[in-house]
Amino acid sequence: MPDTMLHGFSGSTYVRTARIILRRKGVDYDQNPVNVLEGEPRQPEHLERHPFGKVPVLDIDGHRLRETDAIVTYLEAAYDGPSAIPESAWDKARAQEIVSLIHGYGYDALIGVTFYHIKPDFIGNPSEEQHHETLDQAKKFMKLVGEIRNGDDWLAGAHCSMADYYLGPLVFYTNMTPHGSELLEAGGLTDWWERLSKDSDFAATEPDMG
Ligand SMILES: N[C@@H](CCC(=O)N[C@@H](CS)C(=O)NCC(=O)O)C(=O)O
Repeated sequence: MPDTMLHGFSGSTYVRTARIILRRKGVDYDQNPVNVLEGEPRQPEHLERHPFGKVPVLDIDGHRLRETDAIVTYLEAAYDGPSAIPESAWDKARAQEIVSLIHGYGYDALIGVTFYHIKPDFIGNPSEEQHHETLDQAKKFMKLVGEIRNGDDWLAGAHCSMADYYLGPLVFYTNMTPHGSELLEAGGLTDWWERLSKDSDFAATEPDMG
């Protein structure tokens, strides 16, 4: 029985990023599937773990870690296995740039587009006008990611990195909407998506959509 517990259900894009890194590092863990769609992160039990009601939270090696960046940083530093942090200064900075852009702008835009089509009530039934604004933000974000990638095979260089593992789970969902192709095309990212889809760690963590 592992002592390591990942709190958060597999449908969460940030939880998927954590699961990918745990898998790459060969860490054995249990998962407590705190379900965002059921409002469970906002229940007292989870608010004790993360007072801002977010998943993932990882209990590992006697520590409690909130926030995906902290989880990735710890796993990368503490465990052997392939690194998702690029080696060169430029690629490392580009990966971090994309992750920061996701936190600041990309996540809300891409999840907003997804929920509008798949579960609009969850985000307060936005108007068509609001949806178009969100879609514009999403396209602007994807275009910028494409510029940062600058023709490389992966988002930040020649190897798959954390940038790919943060964005991929979001694109998995936008691809379920009528805007999947246009969003990928906005960044010239269609070939990237095909490449990432074949990555074994990404593929193995695909959420079960029932
Ligand atoms: N800053 C957090 C964000 C995590 C996050 O937004 N998680 C979403 C699921 S993908 C969540 O917990 N949403 C619950 C809510 O907002 O009620 C991180 O990087 O880990």
